[in-house]
Amino acid sequence: MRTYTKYEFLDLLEDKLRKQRMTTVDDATDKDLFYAIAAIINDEVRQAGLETVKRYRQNKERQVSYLSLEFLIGRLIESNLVNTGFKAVCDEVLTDLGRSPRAVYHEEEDAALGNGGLGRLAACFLDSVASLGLAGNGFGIRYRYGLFEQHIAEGHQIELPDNWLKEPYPWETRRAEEAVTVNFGGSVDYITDDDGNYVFTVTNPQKVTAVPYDVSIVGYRNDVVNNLRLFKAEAADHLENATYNSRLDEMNAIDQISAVLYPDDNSEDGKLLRLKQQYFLVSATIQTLVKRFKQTFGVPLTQFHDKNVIQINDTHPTLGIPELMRVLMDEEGLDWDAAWHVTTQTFAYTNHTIMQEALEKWSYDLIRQLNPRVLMIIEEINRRFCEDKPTEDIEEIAIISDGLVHMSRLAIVGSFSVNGVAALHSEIIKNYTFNAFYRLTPDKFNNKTNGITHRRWLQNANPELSRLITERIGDTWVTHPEQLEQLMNYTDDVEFLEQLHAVKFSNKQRLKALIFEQTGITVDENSIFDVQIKRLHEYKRQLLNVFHMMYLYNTIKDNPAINMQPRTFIFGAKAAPGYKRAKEIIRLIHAVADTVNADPAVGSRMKVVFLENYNVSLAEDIIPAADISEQISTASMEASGTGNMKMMMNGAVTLGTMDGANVEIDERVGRDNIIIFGLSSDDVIGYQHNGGYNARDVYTNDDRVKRVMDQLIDDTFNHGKSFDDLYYHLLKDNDPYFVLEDFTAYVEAQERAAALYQDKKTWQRMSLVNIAQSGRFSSDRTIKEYNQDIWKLHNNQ
Ligand code: 4GP
Repeated sequence: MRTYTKYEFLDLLEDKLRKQRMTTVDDATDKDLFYAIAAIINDEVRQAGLETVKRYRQNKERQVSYLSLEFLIGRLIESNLVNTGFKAVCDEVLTDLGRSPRAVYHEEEDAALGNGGLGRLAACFLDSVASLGLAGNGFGIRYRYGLFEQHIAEGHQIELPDNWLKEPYPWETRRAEEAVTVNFGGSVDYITDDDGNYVFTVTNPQKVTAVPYDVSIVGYRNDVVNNLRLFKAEAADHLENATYNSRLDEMNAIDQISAVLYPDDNSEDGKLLRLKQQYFLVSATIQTLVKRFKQTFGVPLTQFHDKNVIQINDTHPTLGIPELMRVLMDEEGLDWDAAWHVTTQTFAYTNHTIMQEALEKWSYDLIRQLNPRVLMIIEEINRRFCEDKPTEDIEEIAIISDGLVHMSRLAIVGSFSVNGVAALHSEIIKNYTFNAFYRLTPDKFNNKTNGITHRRWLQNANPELSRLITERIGDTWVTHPEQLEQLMNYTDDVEFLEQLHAVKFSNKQRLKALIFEQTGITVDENSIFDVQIKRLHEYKRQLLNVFHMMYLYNTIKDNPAINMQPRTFIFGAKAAPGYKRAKEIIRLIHAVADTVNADPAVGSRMKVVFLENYNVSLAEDIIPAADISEQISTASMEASGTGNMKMMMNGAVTLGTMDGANVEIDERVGRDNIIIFGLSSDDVIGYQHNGGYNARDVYTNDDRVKRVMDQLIDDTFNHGKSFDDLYYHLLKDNDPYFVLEDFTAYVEAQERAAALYQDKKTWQRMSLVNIAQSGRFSSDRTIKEYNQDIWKLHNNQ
C-alpha cells in the first residue's frame, strides 16, 4: 500500500470532497469528511483486494470460509486507517484543519450484525486472518437492521430498530452479477437414471436471490485484503405468482429473510424465519464456493476439500453439511460415499456455549417445510450414522430423535474437527456435553482458546498506552503481540508504573466526561472503575454484582462515617428482548443506581452507572478506563469470555471465577495478579448432578444475604414495583446460578480488590503484569492455532 505525506493526503481529501460530496474542506461537515476518507481508503484497498484474489487464484490456494450468522463489526474506519498505514497522516491532516478526528470517525454507524461474544469473535478472527496473510473469507447475512438499539425509560429496556443502513455504508460493494438462487420448500421428485441410481429434483420451490455485498477486510500493513461476503435476500426477477398483489406479498416475505438479526440469543423465537436465515446463508455460500472451485481449479469436485475448509461458527450454519451433500450429489452427480467423504473433510465446527437452551434443536416438520430434500439427506446421514451404534447410545447421539433434529449432533457427525473456545470449556464438552461423541471419535475434539485483535482493542482503542508500550519495547508487539511480555522487565520501574497510572487516569477522565454526557452523573476519576460489560444473562451474574452494591450501600447507611475506597460501578448490557428476568435485572441496576446516586449520605464513596446501548464502539471507550474487570459467571457456564481479554490487555485486573478463559488468564498472570473467588466448575457440576445446595439455607443463615434479598421486595430500592420475580425465583427455583452461594466469597474478593487498589504500587504492578501477559490472548495466536491444527492453509508471510 502507498504512503502519503500530509500534503498528498490533503490533496486527495480535497479531491474526494469535491467529486464525491460536492464540497470543500472549509464547508465539509464531519460526515462529508468521513465519506471522503472512506473513499481514499477504498481506492487503495480495492486495488489490493483485486491483487490478493489474483494471487490466491494463481497459487491455487486452499482457503478457509468462516461461516457465521453473526459478525459484530463495529466501526471500520479506524482499523482500516491503522491497517492501511494512513492513520497518523489522516489524524494530522484533520487536526491541522481544526477538525476532531474522533468526531469524524464517529460519523460511521456501528455495523452490529451480531448479538455478542461469538459475533465479535468472528470479526476479530477476520482481522487476524488477513493480518497473518492467510487466505480466508467470511460469509454472513447483510441484515437490514442489526442488533436493536437499547433505550432505557425509567429503568425499563426499550428496543428500537437499528437502522444502520439509513445512509450508504461506504465499505460494501454490491455484486449482483455473482448472485445465486436459494430454493425453499417445494416437493421432491426422483427418477432413476441409466445406471439405476436415483436422481432427485425439487419442483415448485420458492426461489430467493442471494445478492452478495462484499466488505474488504484489510490486513495489517501487508497488502493482503480478504473479503467478508454478506448476502441480501431479494425476490427473483420473475416471480411466478399470478397476481400483482400476491407478487408483492411474496416480495415482502422474501425481504424478511435478511431484514433483522435474530433478536434473541440463547433462546428460541421466530423459528421458521431463523431457520430460513440459516439455510439462506449456507446455501448461498456453498453454491458460491462450488462455483468458484469449478472456475479456479479445473479438477474434479472429489478434491473440493483439498482446497476448501469451512469453519462453522456455532451450530447456526450446520445446514451447510446437508447442503454441500445436496449440491455434490443432486447437482454435480457424485455418489453418496464420495460426497460424504468430501463433506466431512471440509467442515469444522466450533461450539460456543453449553447452555442447554442454545443447543439448537429444530422440529423435523419445520425442516421439511424449509427444504424437504435437505431433510431427506439429514435422515440418511442419521440412518447411516446410527446403523452400527449400540442401542443404548442411540438416545444420546441420534441426530433425529423425538421429532427433533439436533444441530450440534449433525455438526459433530459432519465435521472433521470439533473445538471449544477455552481449555476448561473444551474439557467440559468432551466430558459432559458431547461425551458420547468424544468416546466415539476422540481425535476430532480439540481446544482453541479465543483471542481478540490487539490492533483494535489496544493499539486503536488505547493510543496513549500503545505509545507508552512502544516507547519502552519498540513496536514489534503490533505484529508479534507475544512481545508484550518484555514489559515484565519493568515491573519494578517506578517511573514506568507512574506513566502507566497516568495513562489510565486520563482514560478515566475521558470516560468520566462521557458518563456525564450520557447520564448526567458525575463520577470521581480517583475511585475504582469497576466494570461489567457484556450481554445480560443470569449465568453471567450481573445480579451478584448488584447484590454486592446493595450490601455496600447498606454498610454505608449503617456506618455513615465509614472510610472506604470510593468506587464507581459501571455496567453496559443488552438483554434479549424476550428475556424477562434479564430485563428485571436491568431495572434493578437502575433502581439501585437511582437510590445510591441520589443519597447524600453516600456522597462520592459510591456511584452506579448504566451506560445504555452497549456496543462495540462504546466498549472501545470503556475498556481503556477499567480498573476492575468483572468476570463473575457461574463456573462452568461461560465458555470463554473475550471481554476478560480486552480488559486485561488494557491493564484492568480481573475479579472473577475460575471459569472460561479466566482460568488461563490466572495461569498467565499468577494468583498475585488476579482476584479469584467462588465455586469451581467441579463444585457447580457436582451440585447439578447430586443436589446438595439449598438456596433457602443460605438465605436463612446469612444475615447479609437475607437483608439484600429482602430489599428486593421492600421499598429500599423499590421504584413503584418491587422485584418479586427475582426474589421468588432465587428461593423457589433454588438459585440455579449460585448467586447466594457465592455471595460471601464475592464480598470478600471485592474487599481484597479494594485493599489492593489502595496499595498503589501493588495495583500498578498488577496492572502491568496483566498487560504484559495479554499477548497470548491476541486472536493472532488463536488463528495460528486454527491454521496449524485445522485449516492447514499456506502461510504467505
Ligand atoms: C459466546 C460465549 O458465551 C462466550 O463465553 C465466548 O467467549 C463467545 O461466545 C466467543 O466464543 N457465546 C455466544 C452465543 O455468543 O451466542 O452462544
